[in-house]
Amino acid sequence: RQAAFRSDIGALLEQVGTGKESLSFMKRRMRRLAAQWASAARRLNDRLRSQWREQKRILVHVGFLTEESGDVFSPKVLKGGPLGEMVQWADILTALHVLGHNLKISVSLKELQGFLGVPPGRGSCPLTGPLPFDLIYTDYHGLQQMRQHMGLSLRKHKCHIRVIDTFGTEPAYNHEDYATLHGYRTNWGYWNLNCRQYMTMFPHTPDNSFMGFVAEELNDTERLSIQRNKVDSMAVVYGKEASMWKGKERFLAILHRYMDIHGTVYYETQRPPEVPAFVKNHGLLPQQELQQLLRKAKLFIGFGFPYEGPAPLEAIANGCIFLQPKFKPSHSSLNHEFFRGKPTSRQVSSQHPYAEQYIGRPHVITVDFNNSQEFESAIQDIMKTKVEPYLPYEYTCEGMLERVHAYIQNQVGSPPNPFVLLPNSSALAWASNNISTPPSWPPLSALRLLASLEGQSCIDACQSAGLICEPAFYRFINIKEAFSGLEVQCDGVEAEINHIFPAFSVESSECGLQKDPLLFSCAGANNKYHRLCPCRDYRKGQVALCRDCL
Ligand code: U2F
Repeated sequence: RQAAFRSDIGALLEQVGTGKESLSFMKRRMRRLAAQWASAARRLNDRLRSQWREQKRILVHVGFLTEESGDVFSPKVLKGGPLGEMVQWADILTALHVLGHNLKISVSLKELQGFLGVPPGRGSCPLTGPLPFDLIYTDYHGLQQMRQHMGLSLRKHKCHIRVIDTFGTEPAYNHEDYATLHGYRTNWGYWNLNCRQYMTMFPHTPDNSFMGFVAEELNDTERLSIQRNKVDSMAVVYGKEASMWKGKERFLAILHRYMDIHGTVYYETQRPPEVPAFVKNHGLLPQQELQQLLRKAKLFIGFGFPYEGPAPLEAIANGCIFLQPKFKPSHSSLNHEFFRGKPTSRQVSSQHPYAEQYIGRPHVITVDFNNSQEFESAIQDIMKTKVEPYLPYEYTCEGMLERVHAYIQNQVGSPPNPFVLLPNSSALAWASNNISTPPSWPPLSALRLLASLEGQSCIDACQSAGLICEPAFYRFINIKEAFSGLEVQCDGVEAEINHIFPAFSVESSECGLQKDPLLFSCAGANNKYHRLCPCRDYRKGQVALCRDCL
């Protein structure tokens, strides 16, 4: 069946259900952005008119909201706890609904069992028969629950699963045996999925798929009124929980010399002691009211936590400049409690690396807050600088719909399914026989082969050439001809199980291919090796898609 775009979200709101503050938050967001989704759907529909879009049967099981996982987030919704995840799930549900798929939503174990056809009261009875869904979107909690309740059949149905994973999972951590042997084992990883089945909140490592969320878009009247009403001396602090303000008195005092400071910190009865008396604290605001506050403010300032949330994008979209601390050294799972146990080696260079790297000046200013002079002159500059509201295309409704549509229609299908990992030998045969067949997504025409510098990952190597690493292409470059193509001298070529490979060492003239396709990794880097990197182009403002990807 052909999927037809939906412009009405009434049925979706009914499906989401009631009884939890988190669900009410998500529904308020869906209602608020409904018109924006509908007009994005119209535009995308016009562009894709000639394309067949198959309607999929999709189950969305939000594991972290189930009572069985402890549901630690719902009670915090009105208390300044993490809302980023709720924002993202609300937008994923809306995107899938608007794209016209056949959607089922579960936020409890009972609902999950019902949808999967497991008889009630027979908790661990494995699913027999075919899976009644083409795709299942869940999270790490949900994946655990599905393993418990589907038993061994989970393995059979694994390629239908997509895991919403905020900070991402790298191949070395995902590969159970490898992670266990080489010290990459964490609480979350080791599911042996194809890493593109993990979907992240920001484009972190391209080993994963970038799912994202949306921010508010402005019409011309709103833009004009923002321009008129901006107050150059008004700052809003990023941090809805009092703990995020702890120890920041010095910065607040400097900032207060120049600007009026506003906050949206949750409190019960009294002003939290972490928030100085000169700050105008509005308390935690409904999303809509926060947007109004951001429309007036000139500066949105972060003090280092929370990491990588939606709020800075909302601020920039409403015409604020985002000032944030540079982290020296970078934060990572090796040196910071928050990232410890997360299945990624990513070096987080500032509070919001996406804002730093993908948006940058004049909208985003990243400085060393420990250097008071630098901090102060950044504030002075910001007060003088005029900026326009800005939202990267990939965070608009149309951008998200376009990306999710492309994943749904292309990340599955008849062989060669990108989630069927091919043994090395077949990749070899294909590549040497006829590189243009069988079809690949992204299309092979986008492939650019590069060698990284010594110690550099393919993420960085591709990025420095204005490209992006494309894990789907590793199978085409994991061949000895790739070394000769780059004029690399090899004293023989070995295949190894090592997430750095394919790679070569100039010093030892050693060249290595990857033996286990599950370990193809954009993120991997090692000081002794230059890596072979499969890069591709990307659309401006839509890094997930290559020029010919749609
Ligand atoms: C991130 O989660 P957070 O919830 O801390 O991220 P924020 O950027 O602070 O805000 C998320 C939403 O909260 C809304 C705001 C954002 O869309 O509009 N909000 C609000 O409704 N009222 C207010 O007064 C203030 C904000 C990240 F998203 C998570 O993935 C991480 O787990 C977490 C920790 O790093 O940070």
